[in-house]
Amino acid sequence: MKTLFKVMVVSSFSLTAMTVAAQEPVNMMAASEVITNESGTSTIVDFSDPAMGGFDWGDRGDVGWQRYNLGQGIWGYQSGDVSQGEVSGTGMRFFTRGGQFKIKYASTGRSCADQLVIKLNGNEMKRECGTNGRVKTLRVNLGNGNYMLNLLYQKGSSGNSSAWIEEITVPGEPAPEVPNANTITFENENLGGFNWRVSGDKGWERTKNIAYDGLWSWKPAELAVGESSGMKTEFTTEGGTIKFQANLSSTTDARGNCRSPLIMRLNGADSWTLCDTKGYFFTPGTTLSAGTYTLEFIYTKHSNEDPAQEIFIDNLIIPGVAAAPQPTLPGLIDFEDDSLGGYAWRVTGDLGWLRTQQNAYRGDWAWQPSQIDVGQSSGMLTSFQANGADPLVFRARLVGEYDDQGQCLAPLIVYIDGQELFNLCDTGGNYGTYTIRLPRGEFDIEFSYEKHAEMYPDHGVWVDNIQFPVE
Ligand SMILES: [Ca+2]
Ligand SMILES: [Ca+2]
Repeated sequence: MKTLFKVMVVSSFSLTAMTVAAQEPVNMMAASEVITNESGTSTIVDFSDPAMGGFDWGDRGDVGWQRYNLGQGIWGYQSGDVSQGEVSGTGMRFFTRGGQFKIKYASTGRSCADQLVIKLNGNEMKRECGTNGRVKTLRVNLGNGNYMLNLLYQKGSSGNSSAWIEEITVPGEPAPEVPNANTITFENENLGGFNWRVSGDKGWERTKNIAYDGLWSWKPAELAVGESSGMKTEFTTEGGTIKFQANLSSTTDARGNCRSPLIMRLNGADSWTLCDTKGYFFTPGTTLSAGTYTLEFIYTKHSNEDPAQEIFIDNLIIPGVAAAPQPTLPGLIDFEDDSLGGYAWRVTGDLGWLRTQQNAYRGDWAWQPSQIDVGQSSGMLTSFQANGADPLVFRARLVGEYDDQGQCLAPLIVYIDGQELFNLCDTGGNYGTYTIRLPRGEFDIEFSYEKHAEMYPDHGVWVDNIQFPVE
């Protein structure tokens, strides 16, 4: 694992940036120096220049941050004076063609009552309990796109403490203005500039058949019974409401289940299920907090008993912009490729786990146990080095059942060094986030799925975004 980390840090980009920094004494370095290389541009901000790199720094929370001068040419950017229970925050947006984001931060706090939270596009990259004045460095690898940085100092104690940044390296430049909402009318092929991809057996296409306004709307491909037609994209929002107009007619079976529903999913969870709208219907909308979301529309044809397939979407309002690829910390396994993070996993049950394009938390791929019989288990185990500072985090989505005694028919059990830490059964189809705090050292982790009874075929377990706490 150590080797893998070094490879990630020593990119051509960061080497160039570090070489330039080393040529001049720190206190002589320009406040915001733009370095051009094959990855684009990089901006180093040491806060001695009031322009602070030209980024649109703005207050977040109860009180903003301020520049400060420590003397001897050393400048920084510090959280404001807040009371217990308040938040001092700052943030800005930038654009990158890809590269390494670096931030040198510190805080005077010693306890976990006061925390500095560093977020990129709503993803928490670091939650620091207090460095006792020691300067730490966070490095994050970024793909091409627009990013929103937020630094939040959450004051839980009544004591006198603060957090600050000494230097920030942005592998890019200030971002263009972000619009508040993006209405996709389907009148052109641009589809709002979002990167849509097929997520079911087939995709969706623009049609001139029945638009709510204009000429064009969106419809799923013609399907055979049992097939689905899906489209998926990622967007980043500073908060807002997502809504769309849909026109579909399906019928319900004897048990009241929709034969051919249209489902809108956010981060793998069902947000809207529509069956029969009796003409165009504007969904009341789903309110979102700031962050990055995976949005999916999926139409499944379960039966031929419905009338001719007539389903259309128009005027989809997305309160944000196309998301950049997820910022990644070393040690993240997102299952988007088959490397499994470079870790050597071994099968511990009757069968192992497999990558799947069903029900990802982020991106297109997640991990699931093999198809197993009653009495069998599907397990995977690997070893990792914990850094003693960050938690191990994983996301799991479970659709499970209990017997009459309340026993789970097929639990997911997560072991650390053979000790059972989680015994999970059902998350209602949403992804849950599970966190394990570990001391520094080497550990084994095992994901084991055990089937005690027959279950519905669409029940199961999906795991995504395992974050190991590595250096
Ligand atoms: Ca239209
Ligand atoms: Ca994934």
